[in-house]
Amino acid sequence: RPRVLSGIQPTADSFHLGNYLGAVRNWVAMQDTHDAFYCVVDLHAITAGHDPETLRRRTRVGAAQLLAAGLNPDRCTLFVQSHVPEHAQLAWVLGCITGFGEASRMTQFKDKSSRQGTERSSVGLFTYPILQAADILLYQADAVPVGEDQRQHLELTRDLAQRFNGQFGRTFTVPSAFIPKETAKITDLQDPTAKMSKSASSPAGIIDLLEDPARSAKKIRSAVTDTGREIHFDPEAKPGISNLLSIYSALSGRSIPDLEEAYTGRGYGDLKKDLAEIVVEFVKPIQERTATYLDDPVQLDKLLAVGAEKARSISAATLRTVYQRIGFLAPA
Ligand code: AQP
Repeated sequence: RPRVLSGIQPTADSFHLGNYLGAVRNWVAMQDTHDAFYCVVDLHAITAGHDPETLRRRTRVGAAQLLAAGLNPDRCTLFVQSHVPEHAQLAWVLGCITGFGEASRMTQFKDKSSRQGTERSSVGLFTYPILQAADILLYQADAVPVGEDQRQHLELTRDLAQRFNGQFGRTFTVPSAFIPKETAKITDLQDPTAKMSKSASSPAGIIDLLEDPARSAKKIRSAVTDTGREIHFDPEAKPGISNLLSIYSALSGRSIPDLEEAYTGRGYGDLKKDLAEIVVEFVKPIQERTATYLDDPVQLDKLLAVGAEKARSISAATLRTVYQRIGFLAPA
């Protein structure tokens, strides 16, 4: 079976619909077709400032949400990144074959650092994509299911894998990004040209999976839509309605042309009302299951410890090869 790896940051009290449709939904599907490794990337979550207790809570809530969304520990390996020390170890090595100019071209760093002020941004935020490359390459992943915002980081990962292989002998699988077009970028409900984002969206622009469903319904009903009245998928001319159609299609399994036809002659209000109901029905069971997992944190932590052990059996072997190839003296 081909291998898949992906991760998600515990940087909010809940994941949002963009995280789910862009990434997590595909993680669930790929459990059946791939040897699947998924992690809550807490090392990444400290790159932009954080509170320790909040991070610990969000890490558990994140893992619980992933299980509630459909990850099954019998069919995939779910773990917390900091439980597997090889991630940080490989990141150092990869950092030493990454050009400073190359790292400086990462647009996510430019966006996030400009929000925080470059002077105040951490070096960790700058080297974030190198740690992400380590996450992926440690497991020899063939595929990495992510949203469109991660495409450039995936390109860097591929470049680093090829560079390392070229210099030190074939060590890493060169991974491919898996970014299905339809849900690659779920946009902000209030600013439909920007991505829905934990850190950048306003509360009205983002649907959190764990928020009060009545609140989500209200946000959908107040989503910014476009001039005109026709319900037609056209992300350039009608970004608001197109975003709602993408969400509707992904959650209902109905194709976009089918929805366009069903809503011919009907108004934006009808579409929003129906989608609000679909979203509510979708999040309710996820919320219930998340609460069940969180009711038993000891069991949840055990499950994550088993995941980390499984992950380490792969990551430790890769790191050993890397250390040997680059010429580190093996401890006697
Ligand atoms: N709006 C989105 N549409 C589609 N996919 C998305 N993803 C994020 N936002 C969207 C995908 O979700 C996965 C996990 O994301 P992350 O936790 O690594 O954080 P991120 O990509 O940086 O997303 P956010 O919400 O903007 O978080 P913050 O604000 O903490 O940086 C990834 O696969 C991502 O592509």
